[in-house]
Amino acid sequence: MKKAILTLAALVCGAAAFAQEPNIPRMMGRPEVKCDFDPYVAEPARFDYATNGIAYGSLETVEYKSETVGTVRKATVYLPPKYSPKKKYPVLYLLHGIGGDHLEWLMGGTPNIIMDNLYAQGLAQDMIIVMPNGRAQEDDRAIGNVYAGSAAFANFEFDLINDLIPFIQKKYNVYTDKAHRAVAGLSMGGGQSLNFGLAHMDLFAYVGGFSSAPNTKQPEELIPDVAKTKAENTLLWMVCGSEDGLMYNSARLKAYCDQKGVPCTLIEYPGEGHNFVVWKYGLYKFAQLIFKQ
Ligand code: FER
Repeated sequence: MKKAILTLAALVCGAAAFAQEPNIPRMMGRPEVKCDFDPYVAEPARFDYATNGIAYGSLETVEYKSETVGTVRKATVYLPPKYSPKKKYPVLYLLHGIGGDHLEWLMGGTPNIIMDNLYAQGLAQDMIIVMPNGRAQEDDRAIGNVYAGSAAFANFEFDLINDLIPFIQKKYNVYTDKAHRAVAGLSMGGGQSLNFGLAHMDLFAYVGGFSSAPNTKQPEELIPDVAKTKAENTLLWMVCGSEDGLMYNSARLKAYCDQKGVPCTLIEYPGEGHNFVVWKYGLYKFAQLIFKQ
């Protein structure tokens, strides 16, 4: 039995190899943008390995009616260890990349394991994590030419705000103010998080972009009113692999923020490209920073 559990854990941890995100080496990116990085502090060994004898969270799939898309859509939900419907929780919306769907984080990033380990050490606030399908179109499967669907990633802004968030707030006992809502994501989901999170600072106090993709708006569009962003955003946090050809999306925002005096973090993950090593690190660090104000 123990062996079966270990085999299963190894399979789940190894699932990163099957992630559907494209490999984007540095040469494929734009000319590099110079910026000052924040220090990389390594994640502990086995932070993403299942641990015996700790309390575990649970996972479920929810379905919600989307007026935006006109379909019933799925999302994966992580409930923290000792979840109680009598307790009120903050919510992190955690978004996937161009090759994925509502299961991508689960398969490649094992967020449940990362969070269970954080909770076992008392390092994160209790939170519900919602992992939606960020491709807001009728057929939202990650099949065929996934690049052709990037308009659907922009359309998800409306599905998220008008359909999913209200659904989650009806289904679960969650706080509904911005101080208890965060958005973060990998690649296309990182771009979405920056685009939506900074455009709707009344809804999201915490914004995370992990290896954000070319759907990321220009810094001047993301932060048109520097004083407003300084006053209303609590956390703007990014990470990207040093070998990732998409670094320029994060670096140009970091350079702009530094120039304008907007608090912003960008960590360069050493030696890694466009992959789940970086994205797991992103979740591990970001989850420890949110909902603590
Ligand atoms: C692109 C390169 C990469 C692009 C999107 C991506 C829309 C997304 C990658 C991912 O989500 O992993 O030119 O254009």
